[in-house]
Amino acid sequence: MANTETVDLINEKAALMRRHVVEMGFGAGGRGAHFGPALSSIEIVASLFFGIMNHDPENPTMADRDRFVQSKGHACLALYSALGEAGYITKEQMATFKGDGSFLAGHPTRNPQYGIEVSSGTLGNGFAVACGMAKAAKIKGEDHKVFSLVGDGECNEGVIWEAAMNAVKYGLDNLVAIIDRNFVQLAGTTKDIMDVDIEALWRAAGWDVLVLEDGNDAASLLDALAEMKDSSNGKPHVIIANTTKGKGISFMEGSLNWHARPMNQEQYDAAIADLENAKTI
Ligand SMILES: Cc1ncc(C[n+]2csc(CCOP(=O)(O)OP(=O)(O)O)c2C)c(N)n1
Repeated sequence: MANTETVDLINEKAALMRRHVVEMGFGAGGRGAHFGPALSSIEIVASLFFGIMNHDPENPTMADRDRFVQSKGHACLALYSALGEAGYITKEQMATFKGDGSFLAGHPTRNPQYGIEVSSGTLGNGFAVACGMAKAAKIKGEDHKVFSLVGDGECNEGVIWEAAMNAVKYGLDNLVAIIDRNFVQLAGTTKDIMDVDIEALWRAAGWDVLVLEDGNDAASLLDALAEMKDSSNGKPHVIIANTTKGKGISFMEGSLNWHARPMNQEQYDAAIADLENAKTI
């Protein structure tokens, strides 16, 4: 089981990351940002960067680093906030988010020296690249692991299933996918858009499946990720983590309105107040 210090560290980093998400997204002005999708993923990404993955911001391209591929690329603020907290990018660089000429675009653009492993944003593609990276590691006899964050709506993409079947065929047990199961996608709930049993689909594809009741709970995430990282059972692993879209900001939680949009001053003040209040609970 994850120790208390690590759980506390993840929660501390998650709180800081949520603040970065709000600051960077608000800073993008009228260009807006994908607030809801980033906020549901925060504990997942924090657990990976600050509890699970072998990586070194001082040596970002070290050969044996674990790889993180954010397939749900629209939620790039989750990744950028982790990169900022880990020391891959500076506060000044974070403040350029979505600005003209910034390398921190509205969807991740490959830039390994800053910890961005893969360009993503076209749903499904990042995951397929992650499967290829895991296969490459197997071929080369390398020990590192590949983690990929995938949206539940993203699981509607055909390329996900082509890649998923391929991962089973090649026994990619060095691959861990985490589904951010927040039940809301761009223009509706996952139930309204495509009412499928995601767990059954992944099991049918032959993956090693684990469902987390609360995918915003650091302790459960750390235990699940550690178990899957260490497993060499010949199957690729997937954690279906039930989360809340917009987690941490009361007026965004579970809302269909906060997939992507600009944030005004009043909303910014309310969001910061929510984050400040959470600290005292
Ligand atoms: C191939 C492709 N189709 C459509 C889109 C537009 N799009 C961006 S985010 C999104 C919804 C994703 O929903 P989900 O995977 O549930 O992620 P969430 O935002 O809930 O975290 C869509 C349809 C896209 N980026 N790529």
